[in-house]
Amino acid sequence: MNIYEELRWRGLIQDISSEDLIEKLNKGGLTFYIGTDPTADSMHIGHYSSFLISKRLKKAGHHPILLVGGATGLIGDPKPDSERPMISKEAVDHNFHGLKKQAEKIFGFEVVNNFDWIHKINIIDFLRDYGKYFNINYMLAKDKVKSRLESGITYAEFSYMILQALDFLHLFETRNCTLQVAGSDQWGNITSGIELIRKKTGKEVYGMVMPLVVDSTGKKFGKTEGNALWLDKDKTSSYEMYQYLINLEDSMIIDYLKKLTFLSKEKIESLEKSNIEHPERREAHKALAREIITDLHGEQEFVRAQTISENLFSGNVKDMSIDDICIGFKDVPHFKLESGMPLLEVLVLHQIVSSKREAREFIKNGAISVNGNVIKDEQYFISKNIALDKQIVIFRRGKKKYFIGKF
Ligand code: 383
Repeated sequence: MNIYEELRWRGLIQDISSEDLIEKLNKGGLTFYIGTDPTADSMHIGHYSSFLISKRLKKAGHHPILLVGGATGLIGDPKPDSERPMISKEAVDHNFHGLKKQAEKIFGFEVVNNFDWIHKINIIDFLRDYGKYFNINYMLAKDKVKSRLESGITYAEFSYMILQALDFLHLFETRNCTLQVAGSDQWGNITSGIELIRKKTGKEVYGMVMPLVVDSTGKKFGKTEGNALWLDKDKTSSYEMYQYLINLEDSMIIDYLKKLTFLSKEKIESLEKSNIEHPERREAHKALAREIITDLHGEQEFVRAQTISENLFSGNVKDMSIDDICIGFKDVPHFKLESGMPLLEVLVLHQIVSSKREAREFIKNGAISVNGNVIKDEQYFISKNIALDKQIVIFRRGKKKYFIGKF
């Protein structure tokens, strides 16, 4: 398979600006770029899924440039529904440095900042050198602008596409960058750049966009209860990432393996077979989690995430480090243990059970464990002495319900 066929097979091509691009992609040697705005200090998995295309193209012999939009981040790419809140210059600067470091670490490519060239342009030159090439009717017809005509759009956001277009022109003129890649929401901005370059230089450059990765209901991949899965492991631990990936719907898993990993066609087809014949083994899910977490944070973090998951599942919390306990139990109910107290009372006070009678029953049946030990003694006393690291006590009711008490 050549690179174009591979990208097609993976479902990574939604649109290309010209059929001529196919041959160029297969030949290698193009300089291309992908951009992101510093709206937060970390990228999330939605960025990762589209930025991965830069690694694939690099492997196929092309030269990547990653652009972090220190200038465009100050303006805001119009969202289809509403105006973005203005982010302070300090915040954009802080986010820029976070993203640059992260992008260099994960992708290992050169990062450029469009602030470096955009801040030098004065308003008169902006209007003469770029504004003059943009017909308002053309701009109004772009999807993102069109969808905002009812609710309203400011002049600042309306101008955004000109900035992204002039970036493409700048990178074309200074670096011979002839291709911009992105997720499909960027199609309008990319084609604006292609048009600008054609009008100003008479040269043909290219755009390629991939579909946004979604779940079976069309919801964006990587969103959990309104939260994004961040690529910074201090914001989203490898364990949380692992849990998200391992619990993805069976029906989508092969699509994710194609789009989010570098596993070969043969390997993915064999995982597809396993997913059909032995769905309970979750081999495809495990492979997805292994590939993504290893690529982002390294093999060790993957093993860690897997071990935390296994320990929590089996109830074997005795051997876990305090750090791993904090990560693994982040989302379970926490309460404060004031002083030593009989287990029975702790269970009732912190609503691990609904009554003393129920507490006795659970204890008798061996359904309560403390720090990984089943407790069958009604008189058992919870004190600082038994706390892990002198502060944490892990309560487990039945197989799955965990609670954390902290001294
Ligand atoms: C700015 C200046 C350029 C080229 C691109 C940009 C950023 C672009 C944008 N991108 C998104 C972002 O920043 O807004 N205007 O969050 C997302 N991207 C990538 C991908 C995606 C897009 O960073 O589809 C998802 O991740 O293109 O929404 O000269």
